[in-house]
Amino acid sequence: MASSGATAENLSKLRINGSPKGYWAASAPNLQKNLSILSSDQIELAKMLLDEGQSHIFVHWLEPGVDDEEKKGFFDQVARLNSSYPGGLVSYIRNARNLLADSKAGKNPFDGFTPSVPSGEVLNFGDDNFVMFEEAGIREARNAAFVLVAGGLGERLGYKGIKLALPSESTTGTCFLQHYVESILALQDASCRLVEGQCQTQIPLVIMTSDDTHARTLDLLESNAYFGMKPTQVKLLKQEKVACLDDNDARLAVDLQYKYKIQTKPHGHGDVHSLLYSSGLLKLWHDAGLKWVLFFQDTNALLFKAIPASLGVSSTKKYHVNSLAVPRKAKEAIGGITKLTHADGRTMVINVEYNQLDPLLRATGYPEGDVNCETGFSPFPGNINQLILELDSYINEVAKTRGAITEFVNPKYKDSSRTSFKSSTRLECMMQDYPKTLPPSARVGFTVMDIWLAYAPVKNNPEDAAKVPKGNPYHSATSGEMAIYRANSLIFRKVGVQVADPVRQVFNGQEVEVWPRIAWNPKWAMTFSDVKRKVGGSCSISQRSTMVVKGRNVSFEGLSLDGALVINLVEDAEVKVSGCVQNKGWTLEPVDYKDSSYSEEVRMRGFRIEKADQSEMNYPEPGKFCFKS
Ligand code: UGB
Repeated sequence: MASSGATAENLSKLRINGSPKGYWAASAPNLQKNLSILSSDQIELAKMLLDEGQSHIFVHWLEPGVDDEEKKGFFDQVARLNSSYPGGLVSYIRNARNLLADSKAGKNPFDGFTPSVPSGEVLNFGDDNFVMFEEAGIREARNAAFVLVAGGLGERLGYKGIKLALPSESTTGTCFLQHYVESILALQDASCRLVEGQCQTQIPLVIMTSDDTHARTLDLLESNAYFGMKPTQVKLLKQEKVACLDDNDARLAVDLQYKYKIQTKPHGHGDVHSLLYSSGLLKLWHDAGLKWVLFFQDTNALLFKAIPASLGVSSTKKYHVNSLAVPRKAKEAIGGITKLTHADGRTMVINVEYNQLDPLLRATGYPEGDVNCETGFSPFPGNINQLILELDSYINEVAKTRGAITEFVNPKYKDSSRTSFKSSTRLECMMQDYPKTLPPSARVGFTVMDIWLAYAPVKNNPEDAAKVPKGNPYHSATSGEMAIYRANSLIFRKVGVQVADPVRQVFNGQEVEVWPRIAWNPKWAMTFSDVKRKVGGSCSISQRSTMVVKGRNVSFEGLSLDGALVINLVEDAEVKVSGCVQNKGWTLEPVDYKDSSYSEEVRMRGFRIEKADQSEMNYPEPGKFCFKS
């Protein structure tokens, strides 16, 4: 920002500014008495604020005892708010006024649209179709970039750290970020192996952070050597918060304690599109020949089991937009993918957020609203907010919109007159609303996967999770971890392993299925075919067993496991495991989430692992080995 000071020209510009009398009289003089401390850019910002009806901000500017630096600091914040929003603060304030007027009038954003159930690609894990899509996806992976949205505070979860640092499961303690990075590296490796000759591909990973998560995300990466990725492969883009609004005139909300600051709140994960656009990364990726951008969220450890097949669907069906979905329980807090047909003939396939689906259905001829159908699920597939966008069409679209996403506002009104708010509000946007501005020619599809395979986020704290209606998913640290063991057990069953049935146990008031604790790192297997190739003979695993595989080249031939087995091997080692492993194993011991003698990570899942006994195989040197007990 230039700091030329208040020129005579600028001062006169401010004076001749045609502002309505009332606020001019109340505030502009206050501001004018401060002009000498402001740069010309700051004066322009002040003028813009006055023009946009924000004079209330300056009413206290003549109060005694305030440092000039605080006033300059105020304009630093305004400059940030101005530059981080497509079209600047003027656009933000005007958009807010329009959206607040619509909200006051009770206007339905889906007015004129009739919902219906869309058709998409429904996959069944392990069948020929699934395997064909997985192979196609692995081939395409080297042409992809991954974008992780991780700016959310996770208020529902209430964890003191960032969600990416949470262990996804307790047998290895692998945190979500490590699991994601290792999955991308495994995809990179698997995809490169399909290319003849040298393949230098490094799949890029972008992480969208916010002030709430940025420093801790960077620290997590740096203190763990980027979990094996090249530091240049990872880019952090920080989203800024947006200004809060006090009333229907979109007057910016001044901080209640400190008057030289505007209140701000997160704008939502939709910011990711404008950040990617303004960072220039999309063009770089395009020039490097990339074809796909995959967006994903911070705490779904199952996701990468669904990625290869869904990317295969995108490339085979030539989808511009492919949303990953799972069967959805009515009223579950995930959006429903819906076909909307307007009275004028327009149609779109879009996520309708969970709080809007029920009223939309009731208003359009479905008096029962959001209910399950005869399948026991909502007829609308559940959006798990993992999107695959085709880069060419994505670049074309964001060049038009600068990545701006259709916003919404959700003020909590004091009363039915809808004239004042209980607390300040702000505009929000969601990344899955990207298709809303696409032309009708865009190929927008979705891919439905089994829930057990694709979706088990960690979003709810133990108390809230325990209150989830029976039959609906808990979305807690407990259920997220149990889902990993269940998915791995079911995959093993699918390749012929005799995996014992789970038992039901209650942790933190949540009844969950406890399957054998089977965990492998992504380089061991990314696809169904990988598992099939590495597991043979007639293997069996008892319910009380734990199996941890850390390494690439491990195969099992007729293994019978009843206890705990941990296998560690270096990259160039290869081991075949067979025979019978039996020991006391590892047990899950319940822990109350209020018991402060345990770490927060243990308390929030409601159990700890007691390692009574185990068979551990370590292969620190390259070579071929056989293990038979
Ligand atoms: N996030 C950001 O990066 N920045 C923000 O400003 C806000 C969030 P939530 P939400 O998977 O079950 C979404 O809060 O918004 C990141 C979909 O809208 O966990 O309630 C944040 O770090 C919904 O349709 O989810 O609901 C996290 O990684 C459904 O798919 C991600 O955005 C639902 O997720 C999601 O934030 C779901």
